[in-house]
Amino acid sequence: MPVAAAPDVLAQRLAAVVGAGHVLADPDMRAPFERDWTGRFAGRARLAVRPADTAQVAGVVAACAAAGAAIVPQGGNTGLVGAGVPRGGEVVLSLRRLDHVGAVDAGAGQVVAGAGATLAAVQARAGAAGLAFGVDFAARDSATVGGLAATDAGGALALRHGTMRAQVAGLQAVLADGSVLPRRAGLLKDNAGYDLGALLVGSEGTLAVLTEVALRLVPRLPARVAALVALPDADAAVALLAVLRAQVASLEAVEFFLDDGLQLVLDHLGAGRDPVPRAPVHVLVQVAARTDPTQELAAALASAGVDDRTVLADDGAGRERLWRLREGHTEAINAAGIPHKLDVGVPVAELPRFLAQVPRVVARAAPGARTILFGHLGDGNVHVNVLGAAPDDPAVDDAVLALAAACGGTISAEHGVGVAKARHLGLVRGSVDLAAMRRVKAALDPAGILNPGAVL
Ligand code: 2HG
Ligand code: ZN
Repeated sequence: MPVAAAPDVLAQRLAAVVGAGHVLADPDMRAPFERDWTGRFAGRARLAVRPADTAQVAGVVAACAAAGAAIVPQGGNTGLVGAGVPRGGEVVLSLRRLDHVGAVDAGAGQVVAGAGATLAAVQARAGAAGLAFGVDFAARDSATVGGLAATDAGGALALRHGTMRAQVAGLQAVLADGSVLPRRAGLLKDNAGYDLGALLVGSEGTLAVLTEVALRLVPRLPARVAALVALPDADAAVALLAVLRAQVASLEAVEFFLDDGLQLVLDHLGAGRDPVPRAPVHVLVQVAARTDPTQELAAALASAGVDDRTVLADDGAGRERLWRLREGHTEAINAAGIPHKLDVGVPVAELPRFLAQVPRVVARAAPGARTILFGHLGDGNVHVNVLGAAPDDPAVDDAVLALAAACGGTISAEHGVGVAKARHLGLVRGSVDLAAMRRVKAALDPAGILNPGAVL
């Protein structure tokens, strides 16, 4: 006679908090929460739980704490370092239902959004109020505010507005014992004690579960021009960046990709694309202002002596066409295989050396593998994507991250450390840093139930 499976007491407790329909135990129902977008990170979840509000999140965390069950918080599941999917046996706490976006406070220039609100929803709400949000990237329709804050997301506008950290005016979070850390009023000047909310930005779900964020907004700039500049090498790209910084007050983004990446994107998009000039290095510049910034940009490009094949786009469709070539890299790469994704940052002056050496160190670590380099030139942020190396082969990651560290850079610029780079943290953080981080973790999550294995 078959033995009946023991009822999962934790599942019953969680059902009492969120309703039985929002505790997913069935393998098919759990599956979308168990695998990351790239397919590189996956693990079995004990359960996936979908609370509706902060009180329910608190109830879920308290129940898990009482049961000693580990939790992996998850937003839009667009992360690239394995921090939002289970490693094996954790409860996935999905914040997606906390998707409210409040009314814009025009005087303060802020809006409050639930952790599960998408970046696109925040952008739309800001735009409707005549304002804008200072963060943007390709996964805008799926990535959520909680994940943006938890990873201190960057994106293409960081050059102008800073990373997510600079947009967070305050946040609400549930601590590891289920207590709720209230959101401060969002005052620009408020130095009453430690800023615990600020500590949680970039903590990748290891110190608390973020439930609501007050976001700073920026003026909406209606006139926007993009330029795609073809250049002979990375030195020329860095020289162009220096001219742009000095001469273009309306500068909003300076991105780059290389010609083999461009080819991959064009192949992926299919035939019928308009031709663009080909060169070893492509720099995508965007400027934005109240009045037409074309002259300012054109004058700077002329003084930098760029070649006359530069493509300018001042309408939405034209800009979108150029950005597709840059933002299309992630999708085109994923369509070609499961990549190793290494999001590193190096001082801008070191970029040419770094870009020249990466393919060599990858070729040594994984002969035959293919290296695709692109990213945020202005931030020294390079997305090293490697195709053709076994997903769990550590050699490529070791080699690339060691090179970034040797160039005086960081192993994580905007995607976070996650599980993918946890064992590399020591490359860029010394013993004093690491010991302090461990003490913070132990103080806020003594039982170690929040996103174990990520970051530290
Ligand atoms: C981007 O800048 C994203 O497009 C994704 O950060 C980078 O796919 C990547 O490696
Ligand atoms: Zn990026």
